[in-house]
Amino acid sequence: MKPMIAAMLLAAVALPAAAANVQVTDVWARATMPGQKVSAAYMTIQSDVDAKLVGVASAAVPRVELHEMKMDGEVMRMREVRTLDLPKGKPVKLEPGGYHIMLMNLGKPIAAGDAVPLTLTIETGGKQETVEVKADARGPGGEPAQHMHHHH
Ligand SMILES: [Cu+2]
Repeated sequence: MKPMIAAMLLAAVALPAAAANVQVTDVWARATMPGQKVSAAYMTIQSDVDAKLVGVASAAVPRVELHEMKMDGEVMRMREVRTLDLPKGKPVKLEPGGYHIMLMNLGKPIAAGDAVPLTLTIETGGKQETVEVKADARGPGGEPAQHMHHHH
């Protein structure tokens, strides 16, 4: 009798969560140079249903924003975006030069090898769920540093 009840409970718990099955891979953040107060995190997000990334937060970073980088004439600019569409089954890349998660007002440097915790809020059909990921910090220098120079 006992195992039967347990199985039914599990099913009951699993059912209402018709939420997205979201896979987040290649999560990394850029380590900072001394005195640098901003950095960025990148990842690939794939949802098995149409969903939206509607929020990003971190227990380790005071201010976190979702940004998009775009060429505006000859100038690379970035702006905050409120939501990012996650079309069903399509990997959405957050990468240098495109969408990224801006880590701001850093209280302490991010060192290579650190794991930066990030909480992603994903909305599916009006329902929200959170996904916890950890970004591996990689040393500065791997990418052009220009990203940091024209910050608003
Ligand atoms: Cu940015």
